[in-house]
Amino acid sequence: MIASSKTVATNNDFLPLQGTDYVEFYVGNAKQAAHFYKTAFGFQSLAYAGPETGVKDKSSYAVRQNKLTFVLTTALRSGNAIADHVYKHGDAVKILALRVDDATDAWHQTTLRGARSYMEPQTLKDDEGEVVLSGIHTYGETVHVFVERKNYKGAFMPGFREWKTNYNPSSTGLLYVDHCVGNVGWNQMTPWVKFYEEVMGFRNILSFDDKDISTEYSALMSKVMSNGNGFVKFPINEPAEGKKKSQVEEYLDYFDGEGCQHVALATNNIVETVAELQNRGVEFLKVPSTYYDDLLDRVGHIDEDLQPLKELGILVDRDNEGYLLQIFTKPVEDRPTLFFEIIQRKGAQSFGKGNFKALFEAIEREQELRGNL
Ligand code: TYF
Ligand code: FE
Repeated sequence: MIASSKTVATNNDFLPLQGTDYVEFYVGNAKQAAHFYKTAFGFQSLAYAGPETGVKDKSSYAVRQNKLTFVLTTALRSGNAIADHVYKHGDAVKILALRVDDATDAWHQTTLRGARSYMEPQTLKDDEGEVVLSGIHTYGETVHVFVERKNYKGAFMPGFREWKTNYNPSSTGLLYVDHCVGNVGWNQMTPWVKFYEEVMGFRNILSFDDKDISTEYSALMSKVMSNGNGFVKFPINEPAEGKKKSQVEEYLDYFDGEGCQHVALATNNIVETVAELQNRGVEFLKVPSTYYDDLLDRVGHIDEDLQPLKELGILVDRDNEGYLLQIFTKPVEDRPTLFFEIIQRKGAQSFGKGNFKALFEAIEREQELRGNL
């Protein structure tokens, strides 16, 4: 028994992942949410499913930018899982969908190791080909859907039709999902780390405890889980005791449970991407300008000019492999829950630990404005 559970925990080949296939949000108004992600973030219309395509109880809009696909889904009536999810959590990430070679095997491998099934393997077909889906539950009401795209030629997947429109705002240069962070409850980080290790074959590649990242007030602990090839990374945060209320606790209160806290979106040119996002009204957290006074002393030479980084509020951190540039939006809804990170990696595979103090102090200033510190 011991030997076999050890094999399960260390073998990371049983769930090969090609990367993030899509992120699906359950929202109060999918038509407007899709407009927001197009207008503000530079996504393009991709596909639509709803009453006009034979789906009776919901509408979904798929939007795409490079390798990044978001699906905005809303309920058309009350009294169903989507409406209940939005009532409880507000607009929220529901599905972190992962691309696999074999969705049936992914479901068997993970449920065998203790995952709770969300969706048994099912094959969706239309004239454009086949997609096999299956799914398991993770933290809170969030789920992972495994997506196997045989040789599917359609816009997104069976059930959707191509969404053509004349309104197509240009890209902001966002490329793909770098990582998705989950906020879990008190003492729940370790069980969820164990879940990703044992059920999904992930490894814990980095850990931050409350000593690393407690500011004067709030605190949290975080462990970064990565799949074997590093294409899928899920940091898990839990609140820690500090002088005042942890930002993770604020999230849990307003979200009414565990859920996805931020999705980090990669770019090849963070200065251009962030300038464009700001022009389109996306709001970012600001660090004091003194952050930039000793930046180059801390991180050494960087390719970028300091002035635009300072004007835009972009943060920089270095590790032994290189450096990274990152910035965080304010929450993208009225509840202080989901936000986005924009990240450009130049060698560094870490998460910006050198920025935690400045970042968390910026988050705390917002918490204070909300009266939640
Ligand atoms: O994903 C990360 O680990 C970094 C840092 O509440 C971070 O983006 C960690 C916790 C948090 C905000 C950012
Ligand atoms: Fe992050």
